[in-house]
Amino acid sequence: MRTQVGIIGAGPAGLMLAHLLAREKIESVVLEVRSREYVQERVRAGVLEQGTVDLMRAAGVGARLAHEGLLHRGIELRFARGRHRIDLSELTDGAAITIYGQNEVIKDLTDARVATGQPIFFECATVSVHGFDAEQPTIRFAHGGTEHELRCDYIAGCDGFHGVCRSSIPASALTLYERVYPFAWLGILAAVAPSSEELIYSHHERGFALHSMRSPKLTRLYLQCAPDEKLEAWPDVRIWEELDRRFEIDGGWSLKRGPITHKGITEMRSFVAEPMQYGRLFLAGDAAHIVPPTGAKGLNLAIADVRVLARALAEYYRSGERAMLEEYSRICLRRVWKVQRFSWWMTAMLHRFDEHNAFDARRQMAELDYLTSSRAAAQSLAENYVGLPIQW
Ligand code: FAS
Ligand code: PHB
Repeated sequence: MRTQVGIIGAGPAGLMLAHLLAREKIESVVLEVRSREYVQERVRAGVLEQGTVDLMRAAGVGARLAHEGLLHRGIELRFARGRHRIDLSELTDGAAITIYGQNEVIKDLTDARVATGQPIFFECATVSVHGFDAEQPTIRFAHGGTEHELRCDYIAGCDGFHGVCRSSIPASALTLYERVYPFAWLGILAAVAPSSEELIYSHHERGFALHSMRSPKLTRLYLQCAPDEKLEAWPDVRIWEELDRRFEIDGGWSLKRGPITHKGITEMRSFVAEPMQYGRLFLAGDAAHIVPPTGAKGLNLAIADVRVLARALAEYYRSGERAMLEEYSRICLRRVWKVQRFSWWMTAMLHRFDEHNAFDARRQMAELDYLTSSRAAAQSLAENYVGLPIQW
């Protein structure tokens, strides 16, 4: 089997890359270890940056997003029993975010992939990558009980944090940067109308809480918990009571309750692997970096990476010019580190840290007070939250 670009992973990075390449008439093969149903139903991110929305629309996969996505022009911060709205659009000349589940993005991109007739193999096994430090990379995999070898010009490692691609690069060629946080997020989906029209990020002495949503009938909620938390310790009633306490403000507000249809615990880490390329293997998305979800950036960073990779590959196949391919890692990392900073900053500002002393607690409150009383501070949050531009 042969193609121009072998793509490992059918998450947002892999599927968006496949779609952008197909629009440039570049052939690819997508390999995914999970089933189509699994990747389409996995509950993950929910916030699309302005740039991600614009790209999906421009790439012809934004119709359902335009119809079902929830446009949000602001977010609410809560602390010290008060509430403060950050007017994202006013502070960024009209930019906004759109609430649209990652699984919906996956459905749209998978449908678009299938419509091209180009290969996408689900439920692959024993995927391995070879020869990417030479001129003829190959991917070996099993599918439907048959062993295959895929020869390609380039390999895109879009296989997430636990994938095979990053770990196939010689350790001596990579520098890893990591910060693991002393807490996790317990996330739930509840079949009840949201209790706020916009997202609520709440700093509370008991811990962070986040109110989000997926639709007018589906609320997404998170609360900070111990890093080794067990779901069994969190029956529904305990989750609701804890959320009530962490969202409490003066003047009254109540959180609507409903059947919890999904529960999960997400570990919190910041991680970057440099460089994001080795020979003819390119890492994109979670395969190269992880951000704590406080800044709502994981999915959006993955999309930004493959925008760069798709443009670099298109330039190569159009003109034989490899300059942007050689610059891929530098271009991506310049934005990745800014997004790492913002995600760390949001996490440090809003979460409860056991090792914090009285000084730290006061400093955190001063950060929040400054953010909600200075236009300059609010504008900095807003431009990061709606999404920074890619600097080519
Ligand atoms: P993905 O992990 O999405 O996709 C990688 C794909 O590769 C997967 O489908 C996997 O099955 C496949 N794969 C792995 N190994 C393979 C192999 N050897 N061969 C073939 N395929 C292989 N981000 C937010 O912004 N907000 C959130 O609330 C949020 N919540 C999250 C909750 C969880 C539990 C997790 C794990 C992540 C969450 N994220 C969140 C981050 C998440 O959205 C990622 O940033 C996003 O999925 C990154 O997309 P990809 O890089 O495509 O990686
Ligand atoms: C979500 O809706 O899943 C979500 C929203 C904002 C975040 C993280 C997750 O910062």
